[in-house]
Amino acid sequence: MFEKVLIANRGEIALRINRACKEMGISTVAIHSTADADAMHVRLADESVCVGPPAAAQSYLNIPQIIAACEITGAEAIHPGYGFLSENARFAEIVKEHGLVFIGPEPEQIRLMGDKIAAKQAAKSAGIPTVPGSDGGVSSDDEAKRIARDIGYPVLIKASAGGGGRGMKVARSESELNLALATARAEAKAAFGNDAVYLEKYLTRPRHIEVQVLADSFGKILHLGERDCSLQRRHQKVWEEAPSPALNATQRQEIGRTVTTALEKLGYLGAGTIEFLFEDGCFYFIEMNTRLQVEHPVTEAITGIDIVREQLRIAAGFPLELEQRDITISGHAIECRINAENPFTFRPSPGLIEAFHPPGGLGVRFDSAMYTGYRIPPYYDSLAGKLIVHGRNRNECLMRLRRALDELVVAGIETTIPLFQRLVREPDIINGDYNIHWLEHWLASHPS
Ligand code: MV4
Repeated sequence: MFEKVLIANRGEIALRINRACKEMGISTVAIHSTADADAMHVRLADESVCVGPPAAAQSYLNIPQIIAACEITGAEAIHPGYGFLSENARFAEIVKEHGLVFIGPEPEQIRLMGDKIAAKQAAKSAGIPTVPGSDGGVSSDDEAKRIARDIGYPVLIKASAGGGGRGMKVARSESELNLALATARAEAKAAFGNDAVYLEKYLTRPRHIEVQVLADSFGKILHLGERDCSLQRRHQKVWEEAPSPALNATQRQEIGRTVTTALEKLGYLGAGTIEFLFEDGCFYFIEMNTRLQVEHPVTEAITGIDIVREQLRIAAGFPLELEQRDITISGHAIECRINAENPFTFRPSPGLIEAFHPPGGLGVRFDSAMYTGYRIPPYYDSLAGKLIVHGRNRNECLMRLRRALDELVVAGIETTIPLFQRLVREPDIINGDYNIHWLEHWLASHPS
């Protein structure tokens, strides 16, 4: 096993990775910007290196400084967390070129999944169901028109270099198609320097369901069930739960088997997530994430598997110890993202935490780098904490979540806590009856 790992991230995920390392007897190196000198991730690591000024581009994304931090401290491996450099294929390559280990998949796999056209083709050829649409990119307006007539309107134009919802345009009829294509291309060119686009049937009321996998260097692939991430606003997830209230045991087993079989064919390595839209009982692949995800704790809660520990073991060349039959889904888990934002406008609200008290008790986990007296800096994303609640069934989980939200205190800044206080009392949420548009519709009809 590694003796020393550098954690190339900040906030709650840096603490999460530090915890897994400590439990495995691994020494840790934190990196930080000048704005994060007092941050909890710096205090909890064994060593720390300042890698630059507040702007992420000059610190948490500063590849030469991060490599230098490894060389100075003797760290052998880098865990990128999520965001920042976690899905940067060139970074993964550079790490390797310096004789270090990137804790994640191979650079080629990161690159493949970053190209959404290539990723969809790879998924399809490996047997994963995809959304009907263009086979590869669309090269002309006439080709788009032919495909759209064939699959029927509405259709969606997506940027190959996009992902996470960036660079998408809906065309509801043929009269809207040319403009949607031109706009999508222009936006993709401006945002990513790549105007390749593809076309899909637009699913109007899907759920967003994703499957967590672990793959070792001996070709063994396990799936850890799914997460339902449909409750989102502007492509930012707000609430995630596992298992999905929309799936039955047969559907769960089937999508898990489909995914593991496909990733065996693709030769995947490490932790990954395959994202699907789910509508009328059918799954449609949309993207694959090659990183640890914010919402991984709900999967940890229902499987008892420490996903970061498994990432570290896989990267160090150890085999997965479990078999698929050993993985059982137990109870239900929900995560609420506690953001430093106005709960209804979502305007960022950085500043001084005047008081912080995390909830506790059986089945309650609070992952956060906050402390009383901490000042949330304005330079990074607004995730301040994650409340993860586990119960023996969804109802127990919801009861426990209401109780935990009542215990949680974050004072001095605005947070999304009041939003969750309302959501846990909404009949559709209680019934698990929601899709990717539910939250935005609800917010529009409940101004406050
Ligand atoms: C779609 C879709 C409907 N139909 N594709 C948005 C993020 C990107 N990963 C894919 N996205 C979507 N793709 C087809 N063919 C609707 C979305 C979508 C969405 C997907 C998941 C979670 C939230 C979303 C919010 C708006 C649109």
